[in-house]
Amino acid sequence: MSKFYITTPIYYPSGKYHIGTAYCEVLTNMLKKYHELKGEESYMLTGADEHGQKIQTKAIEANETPKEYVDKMADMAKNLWKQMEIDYNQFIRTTDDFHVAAVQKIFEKFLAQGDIYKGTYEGWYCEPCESYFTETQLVDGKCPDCGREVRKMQEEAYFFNMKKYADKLLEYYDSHPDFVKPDYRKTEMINNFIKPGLEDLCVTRTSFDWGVQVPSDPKHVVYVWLDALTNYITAVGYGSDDKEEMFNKWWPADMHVVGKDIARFHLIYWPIFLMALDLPLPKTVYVHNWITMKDGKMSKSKGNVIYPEQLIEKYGLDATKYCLIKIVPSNSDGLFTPEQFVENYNSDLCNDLGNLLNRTVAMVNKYFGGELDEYQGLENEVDIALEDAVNAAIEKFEKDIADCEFSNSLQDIWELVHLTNKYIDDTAPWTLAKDVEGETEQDKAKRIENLKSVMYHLVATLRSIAILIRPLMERTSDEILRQLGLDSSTITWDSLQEYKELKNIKVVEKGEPIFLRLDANEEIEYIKNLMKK
Ligand code: ME8
Repeated sequence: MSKFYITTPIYYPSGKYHIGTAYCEVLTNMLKKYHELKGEESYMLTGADEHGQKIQTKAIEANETPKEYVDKMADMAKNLWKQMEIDYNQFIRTTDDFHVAAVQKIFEKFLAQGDIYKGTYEGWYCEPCESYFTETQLVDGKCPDCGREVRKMQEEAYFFNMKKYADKLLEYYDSHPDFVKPDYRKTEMINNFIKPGLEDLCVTRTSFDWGVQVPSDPKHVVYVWLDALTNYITAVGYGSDDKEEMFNKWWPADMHVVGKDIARFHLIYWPIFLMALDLPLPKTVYVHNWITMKDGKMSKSKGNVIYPEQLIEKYGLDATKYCLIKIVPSNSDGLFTPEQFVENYNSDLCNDLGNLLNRTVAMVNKYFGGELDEYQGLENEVDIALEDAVNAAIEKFEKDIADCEFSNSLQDIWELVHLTNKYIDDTAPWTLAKDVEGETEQDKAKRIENLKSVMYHLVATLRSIAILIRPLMERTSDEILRQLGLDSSTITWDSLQEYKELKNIKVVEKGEPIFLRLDANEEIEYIKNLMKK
């Protein structure tokens, strides 16, 4: 059985998670479920990056110890992921004992083999990003990653000799075209960071103590990125004596999903750390774009933040997930607007998909008492065209997932939804159901067979759609299958091929709408008000 190991970033527990954080989690979980449906053994890792000055400061502000603070935040994160039905396999915390011990071993190993050396650091420090920058890296004198103020700092520190590995990294990029997706992120790394000369990375701090202590020099704590990035290996057993088998099973990861803000850490420092550990590199690092608002990045001070719970409570889990994945393209940031959210809900979910199911269930009831025996094998032109459209949609969907075009992969499914609605208009079942004056018994039988074939094709296509949306919208998939009278527990990706094998279909007597139409103006106002809270 092949395996699929996928990770999210471990988020800072510095506040409530907004829809941007939720986006990354939903996307990663969608990919995990997709691989699972394909019969692969999957493992999804998520977690919290709990050390560092920023967290220490947050705890002080909350009048708590750092440990109390991060415990509370870890519970909050787990509750949110539970509410969002994210079925991760492990939630790692950088304060976990096994992780701390492994980071200490890794640090001492690097020190012993000469990859880490002691020096003095002077540079421009961005506290929120916990990163030092050189003068030339600053943008208008501010942090190049987040645009905030930086200040000059100096301290005794340990450094990782990145320069030593720069050529090896470039060679790796060259010989592993799937390592970075999308490709343009690789070009950015080469042009912005590697070609101008890779700086050695400062890997310890003495200015605060909330972190992993360096065993051989205890006044230093390991700087967050060495601590954080290694979570991907320590989680699956690296550095734990009794977990060698687990580590060999899961590592290398098949995919790290990260936002563009942390591309540099995952595309340069992380592969170099792994090279220094003599470990294989992850197969793919997928760098996603951001969800942004009309006035730029989401931030509390701008009053433009939306939290996932707010959307879920009002519009449901699946609609929220759908809208998040749909709005972020692979080549630019995705703009969240209340107008677009309501439009996606009403048009894609309620009109296109919801009505297709409703019409189908109603017609199978009306014309055949809710029952269809089996595929008739009528090779009508329109039926063949629909079968071809299903196959084309599956093929396009799989290609888009493989190419990390996730928003497009939803469009592939909705193209099929549109074509299926059009198939109803083209075949006009209400006409096929009507007796024709003077028709022979033979003609009548043929007409009814035609009608049955149309109904069969609608049920079978809706079933395919339910499977295609399943990795992202499991509840909706279940509900579609339930209304069609099909068993969702036996669904696998391969069952997409059973288009003509459905037998003894019995749809529910009365289909319920799966998405209720929203009053656009009212809901746009509602979402606008959420942002102001
Ligand atoms: O960087 N749109 O944690 P973090 C889309 N602890 N995604 C967004 C987003 C937005 N507006 N805002 C955040 C850290 N994200 C480190 C990671 S990993 C070894 C250590 C997502 O809490 C996106 O995936 O700042 C981004 O990379 C991540 O949250 C950053 O989370």
